[in-house]
Amino acid sequence: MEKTWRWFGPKDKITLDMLRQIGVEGIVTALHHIPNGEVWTYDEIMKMKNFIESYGLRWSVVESLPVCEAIKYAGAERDSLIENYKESLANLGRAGVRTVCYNFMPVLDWARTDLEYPNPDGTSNLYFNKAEFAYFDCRILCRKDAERDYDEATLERMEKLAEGMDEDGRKRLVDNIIVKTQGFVNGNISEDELKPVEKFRELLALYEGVTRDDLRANMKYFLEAIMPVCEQWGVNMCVHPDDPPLQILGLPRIVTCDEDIEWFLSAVDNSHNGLTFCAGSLSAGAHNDVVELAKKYASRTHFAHLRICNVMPGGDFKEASHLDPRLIEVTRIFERENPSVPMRVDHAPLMLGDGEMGYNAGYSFHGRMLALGMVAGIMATVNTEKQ
Ligand code: DNO
Repeated sequence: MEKTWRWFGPKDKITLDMLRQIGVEGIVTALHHIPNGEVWTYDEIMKMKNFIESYGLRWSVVESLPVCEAIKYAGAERDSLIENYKESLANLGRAGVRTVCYNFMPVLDWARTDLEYPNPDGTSNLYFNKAEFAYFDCRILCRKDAERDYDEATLERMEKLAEGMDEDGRKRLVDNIIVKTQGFVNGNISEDELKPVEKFRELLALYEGVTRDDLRANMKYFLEAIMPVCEQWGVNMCVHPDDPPLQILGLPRIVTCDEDIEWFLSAVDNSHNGLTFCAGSLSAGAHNDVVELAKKYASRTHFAHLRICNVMPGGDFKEASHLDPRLIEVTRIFERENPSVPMRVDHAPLMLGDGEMGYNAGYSFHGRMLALGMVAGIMATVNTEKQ
């Protein structure tokens, strides 16, 4: 696999010079300064591409070219937004940047309740606490009938937690779930949003009455519309699985499991319609066997995210080590079945001063460097086995 790294552009504290020194071959980035829905012009794309190449690296993957909400819920602007999307794809193709990651998650891109969950060794990790998430949903968002979506045990834990909850705790949950994890991925809520909860409620309202079947139909509509451009320019689209791969906040989610993946790949059966194999997101659902999924979908994977989660009995989950046996096996499968696919790590621990650097949540330097070293070691070992 190609060793890539998610870099957030010239303002990123982690520089391309640093990345060259740690064995990174390709860069994963986006034109973060262009608002969602606007066309990425050829000139803007080339500026970024030339900048990356001036450091001896290449722009391997776009993550992400965001799909606007109106495309997902089929709003009135959907066709004009799709036209813009097609133009951006054609410009990327012409510039030779031909792997494009996106997601089809309504409103919320990814969800965690804790961004600095302490480990016994002094490092910290991202963490998803289901009871805290339920508290956010039922007591902060106050979504109608939200309680119905949680089992008894989770509601009990939520009640206990509510007893000790104060304003700081509530603010921390809002920050973690809908602000800090969203803004930097070009999500709907930016860091300077003054009323994030109100804004979030408005976004949820856009999906009232939108079912999983509707969302599937909208994804199919989008993919069918862009495939001719992808074919013309050799652009490979790769959808990121839903993180976590569960139905949350009453929103439909459609990239959560084997059946979902099979559905979107066959609904638009074109080799340019592929998957971002995010082992981490998929493993956050106890129903998914990542190793089996890797075997099944390696050939339709255009991009791999290597990390892995441990799901606890109550539904909480936590990022696990990049040396987890499941991840070793997934790496082995990709090295054998799809060795040229770009791969990156993420959601590694905060360590050795990472916490003071203000990095985007899940995108530490030392933690990711260690994780990349681990995965590179697995790859090298697997390649020895091959001979
Ligand atoms: C989180 C990321 C996601 C991913 C998008 C792709 O760390 O993996 O935000 O970039 O879902 O569109």
